[in-house]
Amino acid sequence: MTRLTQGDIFAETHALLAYEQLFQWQTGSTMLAVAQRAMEVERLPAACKIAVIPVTSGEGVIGGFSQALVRIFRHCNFEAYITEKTDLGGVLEAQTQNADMIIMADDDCYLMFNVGCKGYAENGYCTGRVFAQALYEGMGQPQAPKSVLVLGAGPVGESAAQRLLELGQAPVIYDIDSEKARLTAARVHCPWVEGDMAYHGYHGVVDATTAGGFIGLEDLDQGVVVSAPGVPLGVRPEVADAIPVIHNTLELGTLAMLCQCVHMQEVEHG
Ligand code: 2YJ
Repeated sequence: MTRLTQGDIFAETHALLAYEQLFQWQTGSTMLAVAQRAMEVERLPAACKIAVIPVTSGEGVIGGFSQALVRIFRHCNFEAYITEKTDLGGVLEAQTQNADMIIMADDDCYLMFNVGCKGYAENGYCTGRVFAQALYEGMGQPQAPKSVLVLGAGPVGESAAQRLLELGQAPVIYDIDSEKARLTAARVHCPWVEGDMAYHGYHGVVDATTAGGFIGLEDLDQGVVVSAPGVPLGVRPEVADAIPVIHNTLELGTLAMLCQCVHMQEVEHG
């Protein structure tokens, strides 16, 4: 998993608003609506207090990370704030202030907890699912199965392939480590490919890798849509000028985590 840097994060509200517009142009929906459908959440709570807790372990706090999370939640009209204390002190603070949800990330793990339901959402799973949903909607919600190449057989790629199958699409998994691709494809029950990578013949590509700039415009067919949770971006910059490339480092995955935490509440309270 790539550790985000300050440069990967939208530093200002206007950048987030501009990105939301691009996303809506690419998919026809808001990020929150796509996240709701990905996690199968029909109704969102009228009020929900979210505590963002900075984590200092490992390589420490990333400048702007907690602030970006608050911005994402507020953008969707949820109450969100950063705890004064970091780490476990922040958890205690959130509990005493009756937060409904808490969210925190270290270098390997990014989790959101629904305090009342004792449930949690994990970023990798939610990210794969929501980027698959965004791709499906960006492709115009095809009724007949379209073949989609899923690059990367880690947790994000696995969850994306799973969601694509649920949406009636035809994912094919590739990983530089063929054995990993084979095992993931066996769990998901879909095909996998090995050897020199060829991107032609696919209607969609999910880039769930941690490699950057390895796909050029000449590699892709016309009309293809790319959905890219991977950091850094696998497609070269000129690709995004020519075809839809759905890519953000935090927004969609974080909103899907929130929706999964809300979903637990729906299941518990009916
Ligand atoms: O609290 C902080 O500021 C830091 N401890 C945040 C660490 C952020 N974690 C990462 O970048 C991980 N690699 C997970 C990010 C997943 C995003 N898809």
